[in-house]
Amino acid sequence: MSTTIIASDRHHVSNTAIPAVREMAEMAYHMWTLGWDERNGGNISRILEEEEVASYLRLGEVGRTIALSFPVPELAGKIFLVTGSGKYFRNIVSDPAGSLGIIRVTADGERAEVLWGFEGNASPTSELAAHFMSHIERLRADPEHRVVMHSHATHVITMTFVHDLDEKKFTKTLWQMCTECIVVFPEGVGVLPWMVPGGADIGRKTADKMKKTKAVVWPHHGIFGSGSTMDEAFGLIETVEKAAQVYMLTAAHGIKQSITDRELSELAAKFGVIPAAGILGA
Ligand code: 2HA
Ligand code: ZN
Repeated sequence: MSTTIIASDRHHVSNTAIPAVREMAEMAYHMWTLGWDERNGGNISRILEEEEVASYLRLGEVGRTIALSFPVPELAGKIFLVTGSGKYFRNIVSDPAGSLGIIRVTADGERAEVLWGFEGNASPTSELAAHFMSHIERLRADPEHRVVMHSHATHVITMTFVHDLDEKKFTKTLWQMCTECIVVFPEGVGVLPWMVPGGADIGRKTADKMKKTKAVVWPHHGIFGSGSTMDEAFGLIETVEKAAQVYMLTAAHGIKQSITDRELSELAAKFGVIPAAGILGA
C-alpha cells in the first residue's frame, strides 16, 4: 500500500472518531472557556492503551518520527495522545488532526513515531519533556496513572504573586480554603521556583515533585496536574484553582477564621486520607 493511501486513511479517521481524541478536544475547549488557556497556553498528554486505538489506526505503519532531546527509554513502546506545539485549546475541537497527535516512543526512547494527527507538520507540545518525565514518575507511584495536564489557571497564577512560595505553606493555605481540598490532594501540591518553561530542566524539576504530589505549581505561569483519567487530572486542577480563588477573594479583606489544623486532621481521618507530613500542627 502506498504512503499516500496510508496518509489519506489517517486523514479519514481524523476528526472525532477516536474517543480519546474527542475527549481531549472537548476538555481543551472547556478549559479555554474557563479562561485558563489563552492563546496557545496549556498542554495535555494522555497515555493510550493499544486496545483503545488499535481499531482506528494501523499500529504497524509508521510515518514521520520526531527526535526527542531528552531520551525516555522508560516509556519505550508507550502510546500517547498529545496536544501540539503552538496550538490553541479553543481550536482543537474544529481541527483535532492538526492540533493533536498520537505518538509512540521508540524502543530506544530517543524518538516519537507519529501514528495519527499532527497534520501540517505539527509537533508535540513544547512542554513534552515535563509531560513525559512526569508520566514516568507518576506511573512509578501509581500504575493507574494516565494523564498529565498543564494549564494557566488564573487564580493559581495570581496566588503565586502574593503568597509565600514555600510548598508546605502554600499547600496548607489551599487546604484551609475549601473543606474538600485535603481530601482531594492530601499529598499537597509541589511548588517550583520560577523557571524558564519549555525544556528538559523544568521537566526534570516538575517530575521530581511529581514523585510525591499529583499537582505542581509553576509560579507566575500555571499548574501541572495528573491523574488516572482526564476527569481526575482536570478535577485536581479545578480544586486547586477554586481554593486559590477563594484565597484571592478573601485574603485582602483579612481572614478572620478558617479551617483549623485539628479540623483538617478530623477531615483526613473521616475520609481515610493521610495528609502530607510536616504541614499540620499536632
Ligand atoms: O505554550 O503553556 O508552558 C504552552 C505553554 C507553555
Ligand atoms: Zn504554560
